[in-house]
Amino acid sequence: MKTGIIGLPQVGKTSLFRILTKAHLSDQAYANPREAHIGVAKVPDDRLDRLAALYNPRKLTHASVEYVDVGAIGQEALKESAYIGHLRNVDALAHVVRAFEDPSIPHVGPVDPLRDIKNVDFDLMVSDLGQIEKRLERLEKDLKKMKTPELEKEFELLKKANAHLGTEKPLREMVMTPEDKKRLRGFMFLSEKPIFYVLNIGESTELGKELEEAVSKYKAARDFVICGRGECDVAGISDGGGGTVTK
Ligand SMILES: Nc1nc2c(ncn2[C@@H]2O[C@H](COP(=O)(O)OP(=O)(O)OP(=O)(O)O)[C@@H](O)[C@H]2O)c(=O)[nH]1
Ligand SMILES: [Mg+2]
Repeated sequence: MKTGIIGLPQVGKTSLFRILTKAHLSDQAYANPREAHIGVAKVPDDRLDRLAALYNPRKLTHASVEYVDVGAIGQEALKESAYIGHLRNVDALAHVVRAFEDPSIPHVGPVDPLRDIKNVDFDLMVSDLGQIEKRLERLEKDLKKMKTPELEKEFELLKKANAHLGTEKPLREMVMTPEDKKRLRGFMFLSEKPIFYVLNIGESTELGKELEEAVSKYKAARDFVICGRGECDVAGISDGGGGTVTK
């Protein structure tokens, strides 16, 4: 399982990556937003730890998740083949969204997590649209030379995906048969990947209050976790359950 950490410039992606993977990056790596970082995090599991305490095994293997800190996202970055290659290869996306106020860290306009979520989602969809258009052109030519049922099905499906994206909805929200899903698999579309949002609310002396506020404000925005600086005091909310998990 590989998760790509994405987000606008300077929102805390590399900070989150370091917390999750406990990676010791050199200052140079930290400073270079164009370089992807790859690391592995163990999934904490209380039951496993309790069993280990009981049986004291020689070897203990936790499940792990691989994280890729791909660098800041944007239309330009999405045109770079190395960047897009990293992104296409992940199974899920963690979108870090800036929710902390700090005048010394630049941000595009005022801090507005919902706007940023929308904009980055949009960038992912534009990238998919470009890929679809290219493939449709190619298919059109091929179909003129020779019609096969498989090519025709792919053509129809991509037309449908094209129209779906045209309504500004990500491909993960398109209703598809398992066969169609399979047909699209090779494209590794970005807006088809499962995504969750990491709200970076920064350090706070009133973390409890900030968490509560952020939860009530953004609950409607789908799945998200909340992250502070220094440690990942994370609240996990899924399926609108609203439970708080501290990792
Ligand atoms: N005040 C405050 N600053 C933060 C927080 N998280 C990160 N920063 C600072 O914001 C700056 C950017 O953090 P990074 O983790 O490098 O952000 P990034 O998204 O990886 O940035 P790029 O890779 O350049 O796009 C650094 O100076 C961090 O110290 C936070 O929660 N609060
Ligand atoms: Mg970074």
